[in-house]
Amino acid sequence: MSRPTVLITGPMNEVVQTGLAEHFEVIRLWEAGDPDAVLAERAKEITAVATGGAEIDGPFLDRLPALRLVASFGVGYDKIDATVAAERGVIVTNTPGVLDDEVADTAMGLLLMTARELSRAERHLRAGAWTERSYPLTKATLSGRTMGILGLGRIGEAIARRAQAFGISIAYHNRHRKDVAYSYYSTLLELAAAVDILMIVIPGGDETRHLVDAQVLKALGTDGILINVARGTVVDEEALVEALRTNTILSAGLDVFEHEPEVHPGLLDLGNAVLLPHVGSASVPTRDAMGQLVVDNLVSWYETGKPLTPVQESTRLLRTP
Ligand code: 8YV
Repeated sequence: MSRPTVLITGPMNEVVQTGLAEHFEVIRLWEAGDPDAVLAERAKEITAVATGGAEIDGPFLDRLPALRLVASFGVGYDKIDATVAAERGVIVTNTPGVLDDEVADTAMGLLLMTARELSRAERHLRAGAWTERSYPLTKATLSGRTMGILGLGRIGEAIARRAQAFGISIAYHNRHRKDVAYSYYSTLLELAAAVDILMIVIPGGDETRHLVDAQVLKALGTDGILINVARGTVVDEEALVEALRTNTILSAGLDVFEHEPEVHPGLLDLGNAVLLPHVGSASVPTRDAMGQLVVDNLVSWYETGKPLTPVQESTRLLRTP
């Protein structure tokens, strides 16, 4: 029997590339001389796509009428219109679970760097300034502070556990209250006003665009610290630059940006912003585990008709009649 054909939209983790080649006929779109011609020629045989960040919307789906599954690398899938996909009978999978600890570790590292100004202090040493003067004391400390988590999902809970070990107490805002012991705030504004640290872990996309705006930043206050390890689109970046510039908040630690890999020039100029190049899950073991889950989703779906980790929008496609 001929092997099913899987389209890979762009270069991906090696585990994905080798794993898929073992089981499937693979089309590497970025190596195709003329991607449009390849898509048109082979559209009828492409039943699945593996992707690591390509925009997958209605027009893209129109070009692949035989498509039934999109296996996405990463937990966030805001570049994929999973609702439109579901309307057309296309299942979307992501890679939850395997990156929770890594992203939570990064979030805590970023928080430490931001509150205790660690990268700035290192720059002070490297510039030879230590022999002239000690690095100034930081205004912020972590112990005894309160962290408000925007989006208490799996990664949010992993961050909460770590933060508690640091002596930080936890509050959160989600659309719905969860069965957890943390303080719940039914609005983001109330949460921001009540906490010292606002930790963003909510998914990106239209529903959450600019949720953290000038008003929320004002509520966070002059001693407030904003950390974002989710998606840059959740924060109104113009408003954030202004809030940092005018000391409306104390500081921000950002792993994600509105227009990655471009970073707002206003942020680059600010000493009270710690900026990382979207490295939340970026270790070899974690990225390999994410890659393996992409492969396992595809293999499971072709073998049993059931993917391992479908996104919520796709679940109705999987209900047995
Ligand atoms: C990766 C992420 O940077 O999982 C996510 O949603 O943002 C990160 O783990 C991303 O998947 C890389 O493509």
